[in-house]
Amino acid sequence: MTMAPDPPRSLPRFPRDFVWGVSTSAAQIEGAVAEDGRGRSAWDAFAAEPGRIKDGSDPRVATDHYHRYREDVALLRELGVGAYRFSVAWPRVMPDGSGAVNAAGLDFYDRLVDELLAAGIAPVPTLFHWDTPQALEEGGGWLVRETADRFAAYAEVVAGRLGDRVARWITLNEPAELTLLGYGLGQHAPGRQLLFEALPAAHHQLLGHGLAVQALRAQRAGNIGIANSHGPTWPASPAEADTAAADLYDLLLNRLFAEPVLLGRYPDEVAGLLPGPVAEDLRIISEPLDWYGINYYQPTLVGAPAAEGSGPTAFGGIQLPPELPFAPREIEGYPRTDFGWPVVPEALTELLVSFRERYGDRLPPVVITENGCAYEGTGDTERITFLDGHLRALHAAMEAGVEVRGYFVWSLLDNFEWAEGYARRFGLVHVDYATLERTPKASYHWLRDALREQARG
Ligand code: IFM
Repeated sequence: MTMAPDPPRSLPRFPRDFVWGVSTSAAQIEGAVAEDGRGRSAWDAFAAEPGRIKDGSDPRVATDHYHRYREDVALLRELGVGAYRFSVAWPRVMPDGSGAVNAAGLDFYDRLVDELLAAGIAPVPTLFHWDTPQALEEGGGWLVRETADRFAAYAEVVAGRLGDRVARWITLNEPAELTLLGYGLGQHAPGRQLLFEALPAAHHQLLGHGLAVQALRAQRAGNIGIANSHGPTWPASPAEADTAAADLYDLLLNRLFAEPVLLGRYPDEVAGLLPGPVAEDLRIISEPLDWYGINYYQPTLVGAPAAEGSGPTAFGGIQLPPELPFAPREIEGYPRTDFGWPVVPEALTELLVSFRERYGDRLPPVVITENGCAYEGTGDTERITFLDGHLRALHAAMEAGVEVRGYFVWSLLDNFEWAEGYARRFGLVHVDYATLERTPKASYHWLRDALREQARG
């Protein structure tokens, strides 16, 4: 058991207008997958395949947020956050991914937005958090260019309905993970194992992002960002084979998704591998953003792959095929979450400072759109230690000159953690999956007190 850190009073002071929030996503909390005209998502289809989800579960009920959103907004209000990041389920709004709009689906988000505003909480919708409509997935999903156009058309519909009340938007969540885990390694929906042939999925998501930015702005919706996952990559040793492998991993996780958006170009190493009129697309992808969202969880230690014939390696619960030209290694000397992820708050400072150094003035103000950890139990002192450490690390980056405007904890509730099922608990609020009862954890009370203290100024 970890010792609880100092009380929140001792946290450094953040700016008065700093945005404090928590994050969730539709597929992970809503449930009600077949209600009110919602279409099927790629995750519904994937979870229905035997053996895909480790605990044999699926997202059909999840936390039943679709029916309990009022209770969840009350929890947010009591927590004292100023903003709530949720995602809109594309198949709830457009059951087939294009064409007919499902009015009942849009109505749900309309009610949620009104409930949030009545509680004094700013709604921050993410337009896409991995739940591709299955009808589009069957046509190739993000491997095909048309999906980007369809995403933009859907973005326009959502902005048309919610834009009068939503003051901050996110296009995509973590296109890196969907590319790598969903299309590259097959550990997430849609379960494709294309390795480097998955790169078109990255390009089409980024194109969809740029087109959605344009569609939102055409609807007069502003204050737009993306939520990209990033983390420092550390070479396993100074040997050239290890530094080259770490550079490649850094390219795939960080540069491949940051550079097109921030600099309007792909890293040279992949430039020739992407489909379509890439130069033209990059002008769309690099539409200037109002802010840049970073999801941070952990650094990664990377070395050269093990000797030939050594078989697949397991990393963070994921089986990696031996033909990958890099091999993540366990980081020693740090505490670990229940997921096995190392807890390294100072790597958040390192990441933010390195982004500022890499991208200079091309980096707009940053918002941490996700940060959190998986631990069991409601007396979760480890989560308090995690949050305390990461908030100090964030503050250190701000003191070093990085402009950071907000911080969102992942997650409000325990929820459906993708291929892990319900076994990993990231919530500030415990969910009993038998009764769906919500119980705020020690970390929820800690954060509430910390936010009150910040508000006292
Ligand atoms: O649960 C996920 C979320 O959907 C995306 N970012 C990482 C979280 C924890 O794995």
